[in-house]
Amino acid sequence: SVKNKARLFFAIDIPQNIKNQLEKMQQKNPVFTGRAVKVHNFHITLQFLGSLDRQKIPDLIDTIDSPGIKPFSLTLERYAYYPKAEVGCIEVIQGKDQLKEVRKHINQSIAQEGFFAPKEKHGFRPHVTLFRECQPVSDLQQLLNIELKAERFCLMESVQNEKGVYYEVLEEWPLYQ
Ligand code: 2AM
Repeated sequence: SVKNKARLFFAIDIPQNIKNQLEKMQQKNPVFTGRAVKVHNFHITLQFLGSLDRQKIPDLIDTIDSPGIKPFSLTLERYAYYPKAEVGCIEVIQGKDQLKEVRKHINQSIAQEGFFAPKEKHGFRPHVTLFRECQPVSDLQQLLNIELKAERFCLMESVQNEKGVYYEVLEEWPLYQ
C-alpha cells in the first residue's frame, strides 16, 4: 500500500568531509556504546515536524522563503548524552544563535499557512546524533572543535525501509548570500 503520511523535519546537512570525520570518531574512540547512526544520515535537526499528509508537502514547501540570514560557521564542540532518549551526540556551541534564527524563520513561515510543529519538551539543543539506544562509556568532558559552514537548510523525510531509516532531502533553501 502507498503510505500517505510522511515523517518530516527541517535540518542543516553536513558536508561529506565532516561526515567522514564523524564516522571515524564513531569507530575509533567511541564514547558511547549502542547503535551507530549511518554516516549518510548525519544532520542537525532545526525543527521536527512529525507526520504530514503527503499531498500537503508542496504547500508546506511553498511557505518557505530563503531567510535573510547569511551563511555562517558553526562548531560541533561538546559530547552530550540524553538519557531518556538514549541518544549520544555532539552539540553545537558557536552558531547556535544563528541556527535559532533559521528555526524561527521556518516556524514563522509555516505558521502563516497553518502548519505547526509539535511542542517539544526541551529547549532547542542543536546537535548531531552519533548513536541511538546507547549508553555513555567514557568521559564526555573532552572538547571537540569541528567547524562547518551552514550554507543552506533542507526539508527531509525520514523513510523507513527494510535496511532501516534513511533521511531523504525533499527540498533545500540557500541562506541569503
Ligand atoms: P535526534 O537525532 O536527536 O534523535 C528525525 O527523526 C530527526 O528529528 C532526528 O534527528 C531526531 O532527533 C528528531 N526528532 C525525532 N523525533 C522527535 C521529536 N518527537 N521531537 C523533536 N525532535 C525529534
